[in-house]
Amino acid sequence: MKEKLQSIKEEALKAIEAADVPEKLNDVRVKFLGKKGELTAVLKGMKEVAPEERPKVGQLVNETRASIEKILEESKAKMERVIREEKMKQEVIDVTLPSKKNMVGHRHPNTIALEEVERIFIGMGYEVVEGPEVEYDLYNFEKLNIPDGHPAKDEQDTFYINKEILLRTQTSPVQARVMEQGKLPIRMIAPGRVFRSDEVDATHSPSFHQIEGLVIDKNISFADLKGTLEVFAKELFGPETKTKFRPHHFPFTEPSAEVDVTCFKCGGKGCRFCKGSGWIEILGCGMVHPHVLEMCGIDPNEYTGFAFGVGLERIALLKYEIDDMRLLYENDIRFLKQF
Ligand code: 2NL
Repeated sequence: MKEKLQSIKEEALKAIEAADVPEKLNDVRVKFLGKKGELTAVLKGMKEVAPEERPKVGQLVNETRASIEKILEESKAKMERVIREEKMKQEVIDVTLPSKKNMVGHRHPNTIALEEVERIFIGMGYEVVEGPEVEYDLYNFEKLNIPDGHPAKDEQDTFYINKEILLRTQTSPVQARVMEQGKLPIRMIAPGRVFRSDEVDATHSPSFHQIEGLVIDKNISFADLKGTLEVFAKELFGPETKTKFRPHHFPFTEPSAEVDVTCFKCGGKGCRFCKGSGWIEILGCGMVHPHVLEMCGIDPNEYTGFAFGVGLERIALLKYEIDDMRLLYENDIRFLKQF
């Protein structure tokens, strides 16, 4: 019996030594110490042992179990230590290694220009208001003094969804909606995407962006319009910039004007950029037509106002000296990275 126990112990030690992962140590525990293990089998065979010998054999079995158990524990602890040390070595952080470069995106030239325009007008106390891109004919045309049959309503220029609903051709409907709400005075800009059924070329796209401005209060005059747009032009193109108001016609303003600024490349002398004239056209504006005020629920005898509209792409093209609008829509990263 003694020899039998001795050989079990030796076998167990060999198995422990051969184990290279903690799971295998567990197998050894099951095989030798488990309920169906070899030591338990010896205990079960006790009836063949002479009664007086039994306590001694029992003690021997227990000693063998204890010694196998002890070695198992030690091996397990050692193995876990080695595994942990190995892991620590792998997880060492080399702080001298150069870091990974993150690719940081940046704003589209349209967005840079828009935020610049917003900054200027917010600084003068304007609110930025947005509205729907799909509009009623009523707000896009009718309330802006563009009745049926007016050339601006021509099917060729406007994307109609049906007779009453269309893709807005300007952001004025946003302003018509604000006027209708009746909270006066109004000092707002309405930036956003607009749509016109144009062929794509260097200066046209069927979808582009506009920023319109509107001020309504008592005693607003053309002088307020001029002063405001002069400040705007100087902020946007530099303090040397001069402005010129040329008479024009828009159905929604009376009188109306187009505004030119002195060419910021040549300072007004004339160059290739301004095609020799020294002036560059930047926006359209005027005093809000009394008829428009009336249709939007404002009494033109009590209130007056001015409005203007700027093409965002035009500003971006001018400011960044881009010669083809299509570059703004192609999303070529090599182009966009430059601004
Ligand atoms: C241009 C001209 C303009 C307006 C837009 C406007 C809006 C309301 C009432 C009256 Cl609600 N006017 N907007 C006025 C004059 C010109 O835009 O050439 N834009 C690119």
